[in-house]
Amino acid sequence: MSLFSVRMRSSREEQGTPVHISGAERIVAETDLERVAATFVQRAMQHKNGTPDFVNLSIERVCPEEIMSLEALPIQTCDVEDVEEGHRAAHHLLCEAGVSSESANFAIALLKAGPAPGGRVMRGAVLLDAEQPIRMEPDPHRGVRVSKLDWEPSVLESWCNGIGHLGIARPRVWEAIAIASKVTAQPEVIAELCWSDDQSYITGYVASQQFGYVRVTHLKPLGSLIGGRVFFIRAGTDIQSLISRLEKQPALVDR
Ligand code: PML
Repeated sequence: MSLFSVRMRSSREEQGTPVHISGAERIVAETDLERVAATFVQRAMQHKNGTPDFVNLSIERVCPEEIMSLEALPIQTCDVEDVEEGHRAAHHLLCEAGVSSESANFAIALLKAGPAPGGRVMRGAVLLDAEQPIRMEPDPHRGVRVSKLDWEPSVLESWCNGIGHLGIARPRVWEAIAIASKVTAQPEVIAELCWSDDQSYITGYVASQQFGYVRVTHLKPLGSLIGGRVFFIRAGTDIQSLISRLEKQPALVDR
């Protein structure tokens, strides 16, 4: 059976700069291609942040033998009262997972200020040395974009059924779990810190193989448009090889 990676991203031109509006991706059988592509176009055109100027839809054949099998990270929630408590909780989780206090603090400050030059949001992630707060991604405007991943439909269905009572079985959460599962399955990555750049979404997470996907309910103030992802990597990592796997190797959450 032929499988295809389908990806969509949409943007709008603002003061001469393309601003990201939405994105989505799936790995699907040939028979599902048209339906999924149509859903993505609809998702791009009906986004709450407005109509895009530009929609990029790409379809690429995936070789089934190359697909990395991923286990969904277990999920838990750390309830906090406010941003300060959230940052303390994230710092604690990162340090327990093996990140130095300096790198954890640096990452939190970076996501607070906006990780791209000029305090802007990056589409991709920061790669941060887990011991010393040194950024390792080659392009700080672009970052590293984790891509070519999806859930195996029956696994997603049982995951949704299993956590249905928590009220968080929604695309934002399962897409983030797929990313975190792919990222932390790389032996070079110790942990990930993320919070959204969506001004209405304040829950973020710390992910690691040690603790799984830990949602922290308050990591930024409501109304803030600043967020992003930081991957904490081991010293001596072959950066190009890691980026190539994160961006190009197809991966399916199938367990
Ligand atoms: C959650 O589990 O609720 C946190 C999801 C964060 C997703 C980040 C994003 O949407 O950009």
